[in-house]
Amino acid sequence: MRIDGIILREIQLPLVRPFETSFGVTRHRRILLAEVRSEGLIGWGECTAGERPFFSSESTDTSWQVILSELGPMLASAGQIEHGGDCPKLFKPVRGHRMAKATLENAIWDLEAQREGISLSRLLGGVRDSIPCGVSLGIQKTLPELMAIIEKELAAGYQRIKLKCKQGWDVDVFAAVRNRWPSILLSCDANSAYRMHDFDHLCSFDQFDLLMVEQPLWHDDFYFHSMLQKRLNTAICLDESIRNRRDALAAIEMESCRIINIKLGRVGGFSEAIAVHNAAFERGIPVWCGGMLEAGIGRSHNIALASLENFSLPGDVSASARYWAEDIIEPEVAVTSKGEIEIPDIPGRGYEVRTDLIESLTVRKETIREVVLA
Ligand code: OSB
Ligand code: MG
Repeated sequence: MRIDGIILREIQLPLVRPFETSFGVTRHRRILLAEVRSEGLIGWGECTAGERPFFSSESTDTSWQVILSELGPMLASAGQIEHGGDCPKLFKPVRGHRMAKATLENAIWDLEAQREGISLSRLLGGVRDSIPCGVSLGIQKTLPELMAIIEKELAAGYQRIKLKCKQGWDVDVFAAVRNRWPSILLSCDANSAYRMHDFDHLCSFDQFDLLMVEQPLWHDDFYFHSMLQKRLNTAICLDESIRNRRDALAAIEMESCRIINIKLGRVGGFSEAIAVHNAAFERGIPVWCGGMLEAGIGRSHNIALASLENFSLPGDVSASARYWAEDIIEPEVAVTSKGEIEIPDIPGRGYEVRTDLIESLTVRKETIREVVLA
C-alpha cells in the first residue's frame, strides 16, 4: 500500500456526563485522529491518550508532538507498507509513546482490511459475531445517583457492572450494590488507588463476590500485586501494568493477576494487542477489552479486537450514546437488549466516518509530509 498522505487532527468533544476515576475527572475529551490515505482508500486511527498524563505518561499533547515530529514522518518516508503488522518494526526507534504509535498502526490495519475487502475483525483473526458488553461507572457524588445509573444500565442489558473505586468509595458502595443486586457480575477498578498498608482493607473486598479487582496497586507494578494476589481470593486484573507481551508473561508467571484487560492504545496497537491476547490464551488467562472513553473510530477498533477468541469476559466497550450526544461514526455503536454489540460484517472497520462532523469539531490539523531523516 502506497502512503499518499497522513493528516493529523485534534477534535474536541464534550462527554454527556463527567467521568470520575481515582485519578481525576474528565468532562471534555481532546481526541487526536489520524487519517492515512492510500490508493484511494482512507484508514483512520484514534489516539486514546488522556488530556492529562494521569492514566499513563502520555497525553493528547505528547501524542500530537511525537506523531508530528517522529512517527508520522517515519510512516510517510516508508512510502509503501503492506501490513499493519509492519508498523512496530518501523516505529521501533521511538521508545515508549505506545498510544501515539497505536494511532498510526491501527489506521494501517484499517486500510489493510479495506484493501483485502474483509472486515477488520476477520483480518485480526476474530471468531465472534457479537461481543459481550459491560459498563464502567465513574465515582458519583452520592450513592443513590450510582444506584439509579446501575438500574438503568442493567435494564439496558449490560452484562457486567464495573465500579470505579478509591478510599471512601469502596466497601460501603459494594455492600449497597450487592445488597440490592446479589447475583450480577460486579467488578471494581481502583486505577492504582491503594498501597501496601491497604492489604487488609483490600482483602475485605472478598466478601462482595467480585469478578475481579482491577489495578489496585501501582501503575507499573507486578511484584506487590503478586503479594496481594496470594492473600486475596478475588482475581486481580491488571490494566495499567501491562504494556506489552513481555509484561503479560511476567505478570502471569509471577501470578500478579488472573485476568488481563487489553487496551489497544496502552499496548501500542493491534500487533501487540494480539500478542498479549495469544500469550494469555496459551496460559489459560482470560482477557477483556478495556476502554478509554473513545469516540467512534477507537470504539470500532475495540469492537474488532474484542472478537478474538480469548476475549471471553464482558468488556468496557459500550454504546456511543453513553458518551456522546453525537458520535463521529455512522451508525453509532449500539448495544442489543442482551448486552451485546454485533460485529459488522462489511469490509474495513464497519462504520462510516462522519467527515463533515469531524471537520466541524476540528481545532487543529496538520498534514504530515515525507522527510528525509538525516
Ligand atoms: O482504567 O479502565 C480504565 C477510562 C479512562 C481511563 C481509564 C479507564 C477508563 C474506564 C472507562 O474505565 C472505560 C470506558 O468506558 O471507555
Ligand atoms: Mg482500568
